[in-house]
Amino acid sequence: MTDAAASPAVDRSPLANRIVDTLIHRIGKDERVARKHDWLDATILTLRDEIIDKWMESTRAAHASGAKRVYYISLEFLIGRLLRDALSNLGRNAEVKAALASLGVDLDEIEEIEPDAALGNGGLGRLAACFMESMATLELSAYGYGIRYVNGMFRQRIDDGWQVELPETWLTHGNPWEFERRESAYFIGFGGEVTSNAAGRVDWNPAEAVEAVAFDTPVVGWRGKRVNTLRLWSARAFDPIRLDAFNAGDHAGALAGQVRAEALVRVLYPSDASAAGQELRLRQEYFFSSASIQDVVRRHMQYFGDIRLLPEKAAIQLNDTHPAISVAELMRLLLDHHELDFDEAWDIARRTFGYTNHTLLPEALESWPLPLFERLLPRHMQIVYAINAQVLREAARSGAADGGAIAAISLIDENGERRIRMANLAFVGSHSVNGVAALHTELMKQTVFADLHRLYPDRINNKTNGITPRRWLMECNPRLTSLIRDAIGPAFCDDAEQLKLLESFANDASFRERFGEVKRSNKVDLSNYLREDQGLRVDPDALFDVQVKRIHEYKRQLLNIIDTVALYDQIRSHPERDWVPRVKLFGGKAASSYHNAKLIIKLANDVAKRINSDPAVGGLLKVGFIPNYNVSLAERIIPAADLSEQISTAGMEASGTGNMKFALNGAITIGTLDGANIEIKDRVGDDNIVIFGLTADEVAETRRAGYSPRSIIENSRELSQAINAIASGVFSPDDPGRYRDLMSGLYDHDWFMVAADFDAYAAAQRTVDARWRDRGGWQASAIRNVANVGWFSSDRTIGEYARDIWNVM
Ligand code: 26V
Repeated sequence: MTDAAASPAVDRSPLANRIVDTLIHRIGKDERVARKHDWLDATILTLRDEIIDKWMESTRAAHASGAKRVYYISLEFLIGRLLRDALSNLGRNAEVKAALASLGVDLDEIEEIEPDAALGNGGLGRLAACFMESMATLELSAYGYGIRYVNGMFRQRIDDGWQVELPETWLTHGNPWEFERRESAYFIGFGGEVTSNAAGRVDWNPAEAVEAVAFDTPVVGWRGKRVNTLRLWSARAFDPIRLDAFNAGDHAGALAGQVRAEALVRVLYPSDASAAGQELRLRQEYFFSSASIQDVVRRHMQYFGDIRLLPEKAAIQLNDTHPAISVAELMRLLLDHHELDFDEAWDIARRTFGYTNHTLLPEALESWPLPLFERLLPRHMQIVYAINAQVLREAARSGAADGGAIAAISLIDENGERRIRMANLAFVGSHSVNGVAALHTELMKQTVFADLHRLYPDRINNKTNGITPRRWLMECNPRLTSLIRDAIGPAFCDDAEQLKLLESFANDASFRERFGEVKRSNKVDLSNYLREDQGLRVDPDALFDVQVKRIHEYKRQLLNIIDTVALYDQIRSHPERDWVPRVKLFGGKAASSYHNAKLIIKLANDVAKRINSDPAVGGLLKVGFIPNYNVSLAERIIPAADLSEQISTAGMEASGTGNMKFALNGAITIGTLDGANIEIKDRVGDDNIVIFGLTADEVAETRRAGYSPRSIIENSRELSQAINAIASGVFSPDDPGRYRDLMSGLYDHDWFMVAADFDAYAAAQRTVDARWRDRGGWQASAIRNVANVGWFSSDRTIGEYARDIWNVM
């Protein structure tokens, strides 16, 4: 530590003294020997003490008012780091920074070593995290329920261009934010038998059981007005060790129960390639659903004493189908523990639950083999049959459903091996079913849920996603935030739609210039990171063209890479032309069993290697793949982007939320008419976004009419040259056949319509070049993006859920 650390304690602020006191008494370190992570923990614990007071106040207020509570159940919460978020929302940033500085500690440095809580994959998990923050900001009495994964999302390393997955060990050094709640522990049973007596009383005797234990993390809303709870469940064996077995010498066997329990909370998305993996995933889902529903019912009974009041006092939102088994679990508690009759229980369940759908991709719609479901959850199987009978009776009565419709509505898929359809269970068990962008909601009605929609025409509604402007503007982009504040005052900090006031500054040349300087400084920061972290040198004056998100064929990183290859080819052929210097950045993780996605990562790296070392392109084109894309990297990358790639095959991206984050930070979108891109376009205006490609209707029509990518490829010289170069090994001289199958897939089926959209995409990129050359015009467009995307604040989204679904506002 520096000299400041040795300065006499009398000069220090009370806050600095509290931090030192925490360091000594709770971390057990003297300030002279304390390391960065000790200071990090001491700072968090000191802040947490203050948060606890507000937390308790919030809890007391909820009790006193008897307010309805909202429960957001999600298998994923992609929280990222919490220190900066908490400091900023509490308005304590400057004070804590100064206190630490007086101790010779740099706040920025310790913020950087806080591990990311990476308990999610991508958009769905990050949405849950934004929603938690907005619910606290809107002062709703809300709880998040999830799993406290020991390892969470894997860490991605790139070895010779290939993705390698490593376990993320975010809990190794403890987690100063959380509180273990020993008193909130629940019995979670699996398997066994169901018996019923003459009086109709049903008894489930599970063959095995684990204990769910709660860990609570405080969630601070903007201006610290309210602190809510994120409750994550961990698993414990009832008998952590079988002493008899241990003493008899079977040391591993004696611990098997604990190992089995811990497997439940080890990783997010255990590979479902094996039957054991599938079973683990269903166990996880039941484990956290059961614990959460038991906790909701316990709290409700404690405060209100009458289970019939549950729908008036609790709203439970199912984040996708992962917690859909909650519907059957609540029914089980109502029927078997509270002894309600089926009709009354079913009415209570439906009025309590809401379900949000996040994807229409058939391979992502969950269903469980019936034999597995029955073996693991025999009582729930009976309940699912009873629900199904009720729903099919309603369908028959309605007269609206023919045989085909009945088969589609059924909770049981009878095509081939019988399977339980979790989306149908969630749908029928909820009074509200929502999509996450206008187009997505329309497509839900027309496709996967068409028959259920005819039966329950008022149930499907839209809630376009949002992002929290605290994390995704104020915290990640302090330069832009202060520029905006100087221009329009601070009102946008409390109401993101006030950003509209910036619109008139789009024509102000001096503002445009300052806006450009902010962007440039952010790009310099990112360039420094890329150089230091990966040895990649990029020019901050080039156009930063960024595609960061999960790697998936429907998101079409391949379209971007092929266009990059085509551009490379053109620059080499016509070096004399006035090319716009570009830096193409990619980042994202591929599911570990997703072969093509992993190959696309390798391709991006191979293309980067070749282009970056080719003196013929000079500084005109640079390509980078940024390893281990996560929330913290997003906070670094997004403020530095000029161009945001949102190029999914139309109809396939439910919403996207990265698109909103980029626009809010002054990047211009190049995108298809898909997901929330459409609503972004409606708000920023056609002149301030670059749209290309087939619409969702055209994609469907093209498929119906019989799509033949081969002729399209053969008719596009640029496209066929780029594909052939990749296929023939130009970018993989060490293994020339590496991309042969990936490329021949484009000729043969091209399910994601890369070929169909290629020429339009390439032309759109040249439009981008033209706009970039008019720097004032570019800046004006970027400013108009910032000014018009305040509507995509998750405060607006949560306001709509609260009003239309939860009935709490
Ligand atoms: C999951 C899977 C798992 C099996 C393999 C294929 C596959 C494909 C997609 C998914 C997505 C699961 C749900 C999800 O994360 N949806 C995302 O939710 C975001 C928040 O609503 C939304 O912005 C994204 O568009 C949507 O993809």
